[in-house]
Amino acid sequence: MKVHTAQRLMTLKVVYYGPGMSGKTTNLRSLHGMFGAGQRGALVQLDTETERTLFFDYFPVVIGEIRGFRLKVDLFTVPGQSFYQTTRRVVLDGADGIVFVADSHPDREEANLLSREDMVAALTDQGRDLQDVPHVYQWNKRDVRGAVPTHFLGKQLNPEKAPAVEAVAEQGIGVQETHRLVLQGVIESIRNRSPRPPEGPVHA
Ligand SMILES: Nc1nc2c(ncn2[C@@H]2O[C@H](COP(=O)(O)OP(=O)(O)OP(=O)(O)O)[C@@H](O)[C@H]2O)c(=O)[nH]1
Ligand SMILES: [Mg+2]
Repeated sequence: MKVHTAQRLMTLKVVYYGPGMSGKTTNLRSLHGMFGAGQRGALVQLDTETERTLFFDYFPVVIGEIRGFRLKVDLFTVPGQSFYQTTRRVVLDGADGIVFVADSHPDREEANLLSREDMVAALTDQGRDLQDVPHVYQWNKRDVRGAVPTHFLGKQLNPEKAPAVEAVAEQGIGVQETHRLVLQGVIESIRNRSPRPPEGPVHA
């Protein structure tokens, strides 16, 4: 979280993490389309010719006000392909909230697990613990044949019982709910942390 007192602006960082092809970029694209033009900045996509994320995707959005401070959220995705580990760590650094986009396809169980391990290791290296970072799980691709039941996904990936949302990001299903839940977690944690908690509703 960055507070720019002179501009009365507060900036939060939310990172979409997860294995390659789980639908992180799809989430960001879909979400971008859901905000008004005056509310959002341009969507930056740094990808390869085959649309695999190379560095990250990014867009900023102003979601409301807390105590007279405009609240801006910087949304990022990481590149899921395993060899981009260094980039993932750079993007994850300083995240106020994380969305873990898991792939429900049965062939991706191991990829989900490895990606979560990679995320936990990255946080550990940054001196953080997943328990202390507001995060939500998105069980994406619920439309695929033989989708792994959500209670299995929960057991494997979410022993801490963080909030979880079912999604079909390609159809925009669950995208906004995921975003809302992670922000709720981030804002709650800020309220709990600050000595004089911000009051009043956030107008999302
Ligand atoms: N069936 C199905 N396909 C999806 C869904 N969401 C995304 N996809 C498809 O999955 C593929 C990968 O989606 P991306 O959003 O590019 O995945 P990513 O997680 O950004 O992948 P990396 O950038 O490589 O980490 C694309 O062909 C999407 O259209 C979904 O809910 N259901
Ligand atoms: Mg991507």
